[in-house]
Amino acid sequence: MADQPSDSMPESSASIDPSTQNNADDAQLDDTLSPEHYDASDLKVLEGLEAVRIRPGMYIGSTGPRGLHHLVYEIVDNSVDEALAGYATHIEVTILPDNGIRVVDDGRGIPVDEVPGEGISGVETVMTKLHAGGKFGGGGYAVSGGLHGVGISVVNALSTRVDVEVRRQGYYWTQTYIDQHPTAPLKKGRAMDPGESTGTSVTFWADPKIFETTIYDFETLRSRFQQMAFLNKGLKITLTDLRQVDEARDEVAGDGDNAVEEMHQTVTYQYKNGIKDYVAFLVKSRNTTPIEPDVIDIESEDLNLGISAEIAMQWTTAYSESVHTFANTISTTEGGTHEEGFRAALTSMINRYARDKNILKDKDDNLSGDDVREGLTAVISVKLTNPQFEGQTKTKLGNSEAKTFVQRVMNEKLSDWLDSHPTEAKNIIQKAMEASRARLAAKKARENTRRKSIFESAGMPDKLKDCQSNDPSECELFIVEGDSAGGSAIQGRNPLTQAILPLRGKILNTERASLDRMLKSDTIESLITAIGGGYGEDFDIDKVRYHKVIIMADADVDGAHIATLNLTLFFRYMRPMITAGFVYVAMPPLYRLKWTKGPHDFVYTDAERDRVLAEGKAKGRQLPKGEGIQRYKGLGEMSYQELWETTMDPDHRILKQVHIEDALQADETFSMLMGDEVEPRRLFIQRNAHNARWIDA
Ligand code: 0RA
Repeated sequence: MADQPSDSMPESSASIDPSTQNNADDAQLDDTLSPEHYDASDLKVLEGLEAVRIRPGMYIGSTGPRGLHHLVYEIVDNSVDEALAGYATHIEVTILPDNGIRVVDDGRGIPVDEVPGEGISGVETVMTKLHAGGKFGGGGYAVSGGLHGVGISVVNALSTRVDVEVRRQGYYWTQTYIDQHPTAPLKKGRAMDPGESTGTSVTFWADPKIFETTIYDFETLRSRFQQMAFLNKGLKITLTDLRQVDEARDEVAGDGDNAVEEMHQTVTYQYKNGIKDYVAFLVKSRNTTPIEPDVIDIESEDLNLGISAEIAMQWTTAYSESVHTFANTISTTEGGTHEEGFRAALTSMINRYARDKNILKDKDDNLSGDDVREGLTAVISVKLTNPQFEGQTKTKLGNSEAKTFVQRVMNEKLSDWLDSHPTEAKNIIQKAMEASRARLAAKKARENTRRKSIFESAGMPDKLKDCQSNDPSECELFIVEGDSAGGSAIQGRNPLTQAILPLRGKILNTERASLDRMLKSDTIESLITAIGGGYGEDFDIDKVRYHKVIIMADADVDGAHIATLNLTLFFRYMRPMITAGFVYVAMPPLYRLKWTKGPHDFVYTDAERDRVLAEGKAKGRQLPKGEGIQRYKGLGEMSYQELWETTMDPDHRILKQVHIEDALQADETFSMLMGDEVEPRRLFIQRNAHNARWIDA
């Protein structure tokens, strides 16, 4: 989920050395395989893969947890393309006990015959040539994800081993790659059983020399596959986790019952109504009440333009809008032309209808887009042959035809819906009119307070311990949970550039209120005042007083709650802070290893603890009996020196930059935590009790 940004890389260098974190050099070569590389492998081809190894970020975005998970999506996207082409129906993803990943589909299978002019099989072409995926053997209407569309060869480039098994032309075909090289030509094996389906199985092990971590996060994969199932109507995706539960994590579990089993389940997703089901799911998980009973569902395709659009939406009694857009199943978090088309059409259509029916009177102003979208949950999914991705994170759709197409589809189909649902239409419009009145009243109130603050001289919150510098680019604001940790942070900080804002903890537990109500709380008000850019539509990034806002919370469930709340707040009311890359989560250490001689080690994950312990013991170091490993239950347990050294000092700390998807996820989690349904909340707490580093993947 959150990788370190390159500009703050030095901050992560202190405690985790990615090159030694997961030493698997000796793990792969099994005796049955010839260590000699198969001669037919073309060295020129492998030079292409070498380029990927030199600059992995260019192909998969990063070498952090996001990049690692991207490898899985890269394979799955190929299987999804087989599904979209009408061949595959089921994709099964398995996390193997050693963090290998297996993806099995029942598509046509990767071609096994020699590719004319290449002298190698289709399988080998796909595995070793950049951009070869699906490009030969007939031009399909391949439109699924694949951030950069680089295919399986990139996965091979960044893995220590890949096993491919194809069921095709009546036989099983297998090939293994070790360090990118095939160990032998594609091998024809046993005959397929009668009635057995064709298909492909790819198993890979990500290279620990490339990735900061090679441990997958079940929740990250689960939620992405659920989303893919929503976005590809009818497609069945199964995810299974075969890993052992880390014993060390058990003790943190909340209510201890069947936590272990529940964490490592198999989940299967399949939605026959696609994004219509997605909207129903979002509305339910946000625990909001729909205004009209049915999810509005619009769908259209233009084969000449090579574009299709599906739109599903439902208004609820909630105050915030929740509009999710996708292009070729990639979440377009920065929006783009499809979203513009949707918004423009929706606003003008609702206004026109409201005037026609005289619900909106001559004297009334037009409803604004925000008014119309208040309480709206919508999913917009377009698929196009040649998507143009723009923006800071390449998640903004640029194709102008998407705007006009979505607009046209909305105009046709939404006006039909309004005409045939007059009662619902009236409710929707009345809700928008209320939103309009509330907005005007709030605006007036804001103008009053603004005028007041001019006289009262920019009053900073009492609790804020500000820094001395006035240069936002070097200023950091630590948002700290609880007064005791706040005290240590104030003592430990560098007062020149580091400001501390202690927040009363447990906001979520004690105050189960809507975010809109929370906005009125003192705590949140002090946060908004301290940051200085205002909030909502009036937010001004140029007025922000800190270019790093660092959420510092305990590495436990409560800490996860606090971080969730804060991220939600930024996501809904100060979103430009996230897109500008100004929001971070601090990573306090989980343990201290108190060696009898020499300096203590701070470690940040369970895996790191095991590694550092083993390395230390191998060097003959010893831990005192009994209390050699101190587990930090909270920031409050650290002295101010420790807090500085491990979590605040720019030379040693680990900061995770928050990306918009993290915030989106947090926003959904928040809605779920606020909801009345106990079961999802219990599951969340259970999962995250095991995985205190939940923000990390
Ligand atoms: C190249 C061409 C064809 C299919 C595939 C690749 C393919 C790749 C993957 C990766 C995972 N599952 C896959 N399934 C298929 C077209 C095959 C044809 O024309 O028969």
